Amino acid sequence: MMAGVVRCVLQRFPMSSRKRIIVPCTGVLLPQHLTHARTNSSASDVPGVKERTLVAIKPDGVQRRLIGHIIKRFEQRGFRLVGLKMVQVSKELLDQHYVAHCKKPFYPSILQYMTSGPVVAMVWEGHNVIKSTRMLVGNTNPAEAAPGTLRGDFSIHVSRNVVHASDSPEVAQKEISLWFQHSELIDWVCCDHGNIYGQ
Ligand code: 3AN
Repeated sequence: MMAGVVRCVLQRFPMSSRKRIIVPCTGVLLPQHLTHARTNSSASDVPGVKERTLVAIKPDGVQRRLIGHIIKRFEQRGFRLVGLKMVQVSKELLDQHYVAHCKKPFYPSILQYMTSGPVVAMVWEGHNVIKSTRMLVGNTNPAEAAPGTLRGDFSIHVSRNVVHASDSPEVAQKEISLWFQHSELIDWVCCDHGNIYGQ
């Protein structure tokens, strides 16, 4: 009965504004909840809130059981996970992913390492997610990665630096489309946007 009333009231609002309606645990919608829904702008009004980046937990991170630790850091920060899968990466994909490095002397060892076991690929979304993720991941060389960063906390040598993250909007777009089909990315409604973005 109560659920029916709530559903009925919710139908009066467009999908985009429903996430702004606070349904109290009693299930009773009071006028202040509806006012909140009508007057506040949507969280998607925050500039760049839809920015996306590719993050990959490399085979050393998977083998060392760091998947949970790494995902936790992004969740704690407030970013939204929109894609996630475990993959055995092909040489063909890596040749495109590391196109800037394929002539470098260390490229054969990157190939060997990146195909040595599964990789966990993710797409994270949020305001300034590309820059923030690079800060969170830390310097490519773990010796120069600050403590508190993923590489600073979990790695020692550049050849086993645990995680990859896109380094610019152009690269992020290219890498996301290389690693994920459009249908693998889910645009779900995050109920705590107001607490993350203040709108
Ligand atoms: P980042 O991953 O921080 O964007 P890049 O793009 O310079 O850094 O390097 C790509 C990957 O190549 C690194 N994550 C690292 O695994 C590997 N790499 C870079 N330099 C070396 C090196 N000198 N020896 C071995 N592997 C390297």
